[in-house]
Amino acid sequence: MIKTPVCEILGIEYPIFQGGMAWIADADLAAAVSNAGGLGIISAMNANGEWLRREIHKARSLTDKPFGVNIMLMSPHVEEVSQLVAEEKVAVVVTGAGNPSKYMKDWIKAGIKVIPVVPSTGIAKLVARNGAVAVIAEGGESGGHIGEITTMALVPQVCDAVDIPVLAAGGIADGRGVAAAFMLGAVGVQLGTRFLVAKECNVHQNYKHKILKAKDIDTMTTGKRLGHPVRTLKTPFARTFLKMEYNSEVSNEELEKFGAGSLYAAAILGDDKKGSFMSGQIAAMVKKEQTAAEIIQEIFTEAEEVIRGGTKWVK
Ligand code: TUI
Repeated sequence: MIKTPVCEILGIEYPIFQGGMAWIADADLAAAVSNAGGLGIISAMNANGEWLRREIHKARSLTDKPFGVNIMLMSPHVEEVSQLVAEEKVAVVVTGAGNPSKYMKDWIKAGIKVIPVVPSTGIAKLVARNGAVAVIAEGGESGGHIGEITTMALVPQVCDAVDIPVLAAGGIADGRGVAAAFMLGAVGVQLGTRFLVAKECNVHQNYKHKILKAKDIDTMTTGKRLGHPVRTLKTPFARTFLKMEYNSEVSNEELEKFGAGSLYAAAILGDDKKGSFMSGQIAAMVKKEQTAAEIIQEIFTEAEEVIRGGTKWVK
């Protein structure tokens, strides 16, 4: 059995979060992950506040275990959903794509445990000072919006920088990844891509197929020129986007316009001409659709074996 401070703080069985994938992570997936003993997370990015409130209520009807809401700080609905999570007193808020400090006081006052995703030690220290109960150090191997530093380099530096528990994200697909994250000092993990193919995940089937047939070198990074790099599968849309990024005659406005709605096109419509199929670098390690419970049990059975065998080379 693997038990860490993250399990105690949140009242969960396994120290694993499901990433709050925008347009993908809904009440069905979050409840399935929470029922399986991890922390399921609903993405507030899927739509407006009304949608989020419905999903929070739905998740409560599907599980009596704690679950979280992911707030993407670049979202046009950020003010509305920030207030809503405080009203609803959700157990956990995970933030991404920015500095959550200005919202944290209200969330903490509402009894919410705030766990920001951080791409650097600077942001980690800031949110720890502002009352975060833990941080998720997310490396550039992750899918979606990413920072500069790899998981291997970021996690130990964040662990040294703060006194609160650190979870690792980016490049983790199985028990070996969990064990490696623990060796770096993390006491929990967050996985997105592996949960994207969960049976309870309602993403378009084309998206799941693309993850399941991806090879190791099938992701690329778009959006660097716009200041928000995004890791995505190499699709016709992503290649065209990158060509436009390198073309100085294309303005940033044109580029933004070309990218608008691309995650919706992938996740909801399954359209590879217009869709950005965000994925982590471990897509090739994701080999089959499984239930959330099967995924979590498989990962932690393997992690335990790997950690127990960790002294193999110590003479
Ligand atoms: O947020 C994510 N991943 C995401 S959000 C998303 S939706 C999207 N769609 C289109 C374009 C862009 C995004 C898809 N994937 N991960 C967490 C994360 N947070 N990664 C990096 C950060 C981050 C970056 C800067 C956190 C804090 C931060 O602070 C900078 C500052 O000083 O404000």
